[in-house]
Amino acid sequence: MPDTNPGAARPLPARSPETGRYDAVIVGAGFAGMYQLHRLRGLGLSAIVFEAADDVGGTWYWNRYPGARCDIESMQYSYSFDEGLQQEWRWAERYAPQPEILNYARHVADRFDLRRDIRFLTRVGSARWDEAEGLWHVATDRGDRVSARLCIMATGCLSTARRPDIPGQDDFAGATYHTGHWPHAGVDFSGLRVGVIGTGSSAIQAIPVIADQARHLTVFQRTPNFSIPAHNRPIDDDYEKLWKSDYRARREKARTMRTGILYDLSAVPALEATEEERRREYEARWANGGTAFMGAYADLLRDKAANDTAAEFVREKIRGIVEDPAVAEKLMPRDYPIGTKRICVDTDYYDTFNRDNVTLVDLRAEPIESITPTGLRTTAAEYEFDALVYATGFDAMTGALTSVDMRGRDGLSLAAKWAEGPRTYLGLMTAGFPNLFMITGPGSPSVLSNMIVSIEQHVDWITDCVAWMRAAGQDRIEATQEAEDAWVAHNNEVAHGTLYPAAASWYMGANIPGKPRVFMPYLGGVGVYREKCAAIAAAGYPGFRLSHSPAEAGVKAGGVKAGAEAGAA
Ligand code: FAD
Ligand code: N01
Repeated sequence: MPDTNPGAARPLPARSPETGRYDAVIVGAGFAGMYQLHRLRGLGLSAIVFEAADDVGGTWYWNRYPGARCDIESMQYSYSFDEGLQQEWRWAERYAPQPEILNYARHVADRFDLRRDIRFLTRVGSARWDEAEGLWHVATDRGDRVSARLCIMATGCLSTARRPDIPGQDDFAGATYHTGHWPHAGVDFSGLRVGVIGTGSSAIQAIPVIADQARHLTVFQRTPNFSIPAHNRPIDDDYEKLWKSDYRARREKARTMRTGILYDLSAVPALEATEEERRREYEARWANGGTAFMGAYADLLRDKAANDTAAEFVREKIRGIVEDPAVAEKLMPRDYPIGTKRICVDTDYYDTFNRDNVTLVDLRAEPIESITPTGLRTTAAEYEFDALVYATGFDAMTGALTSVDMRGRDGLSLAAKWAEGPRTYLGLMTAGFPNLFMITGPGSPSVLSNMIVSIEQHVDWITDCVAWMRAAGQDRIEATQEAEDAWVAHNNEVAHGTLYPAAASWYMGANIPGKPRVFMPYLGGVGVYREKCAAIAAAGYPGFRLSHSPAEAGVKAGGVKAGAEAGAA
């Protein structure tokens, strides 16, 4: 992507290539990679982390666009693994803005002394399993060639920013940006005419802030989105105290919830309530704000008639907020059930279309023909602007994994294996790739949850598994084909019992031309999934094949610390 990779714009600090042998290579230093490093150290294992950016934080390092913030309350969108950490960190706002979350990630890196094992500005290009040695050989773009028993992909579900192929896109004479690759120094749009392509979560957060700054903003919308107001506000001391007085118990409860978020999920079907009761309920949730709106009734994501009641409520809100009825009509989603694309959470999104300096272009009515040197041409008109923002999303869930040349047993390529869609057992491992773990991989609840809850659960499971293997004198683990097939079938069955597949969403791979349409995250719920994973661990890992490398059996059974192994490499 020829735009603004903030990290790559800086000079690379000199360092010698790594050539050692470790117990684990971890790819990525977002919340997943950081916590995994911390846990493996706790086992006395040696691990090295490679990270493409020049700092920790992952999502919160890259997505610096104006208005970027979390949509899960800050008191919940944070690590729970360390009581001291969660007690001492103070969130300023109900939904933390990106700089605050990035500061938090940096604080965690410093507090747990993580940076010394992270090699920044380093992209992993390939990872190859050697069956005879029982090792992964990992190569980076900085010349590193390391080997390790375990390769742990903490590469993120939403880390491969995607710019669609639009004719003429390299002809544009002004500056171009992608929300997922925003420049460190920020961008001043004052006095400029700006075009934004896309109206997903990123755009919905950025548009009101850009509109405030720019001389004129043109929003190019292909599919409207449902958005609920955030009602963001400072966190007051009493609220913080309430949480911190029993943080552990609240976190424990959140882990059992469908989404890993502690909020009021109704058990009542929508159509069992009267119209008046439903209105009251939706109004209360709209007034409270955030994704909890979708918890109003138990069957909103299962029953189309139930879903229609919530969708129509939001459409009415749009009608009430947006003054021009024609613009309001364009902003109303009609061709997919509410919640089946990730629901958005905004501050003043719909109001922004009442501004004189904002134009909405409906790309369904007038598709893009090409980007031009001065702007963009649709089938109906020519639009001019000085800067263009792609808010066009990600090659989600699989992009970061398949863009590494991953080779399992007998040279099997991960990209080839997943050509018809990702296949995993529990979203943690894939058959044919021994000792390769994925954190929040496809087939796990991941993007349908509070992701830090899901990350912690995966990291804890992987760490416990590695500890168990060590104690049992095993050093190889692999998902069996049968277990993987059964999990994929279960995943599909659960997904197709809901309304989710009715939307052309990135959950389905539908945002990438040619990507197989498979529902990628697991819809069984965080609590249920957690129980399944725990039961499998407790039963000695059925569905996984465990073995030991003959040459290493004596060493590993003796439980030699990996630091020694690394030193001997
Ligand atoms: P990431 O944070 O994506 O980190 C992965 C890291 O791996 C990146 O730093 C990347 O540079 C690195 N990497 C990838 N490939 C390679 C490679 N080959 N070599 C070296 N390094 C590599 N989730 C929520 O639950 N709540 C929210 O409110 C929320 N808000 C979000 C807002 C935005 C704008 C986006 C894009 C996502 C949001 N998410 C949210 C999802 C978010 O991605 C997760 O919550 C979480 O931050 C993911 O952490 P991670 O460590 O798994 O992945
Ligand atoms: O990406 P998206 P995102 N021509 O894929 C449009 C998380 N997140 O970066 O729907 C024209 O949702 C595309 O249109 P369509 C969250 O999980 C969270 O916004 O494909 N338009 C769509 O409108 C989220 O779901 C927060 O028709 C094109 C937009 O670009 C995920 O990240 C904030 C196009 C892409 O929307 C991704 O969000 C931000 C084309 N060729 C992100 N190609 C929080 O609030 C694509 N589009 C926590």
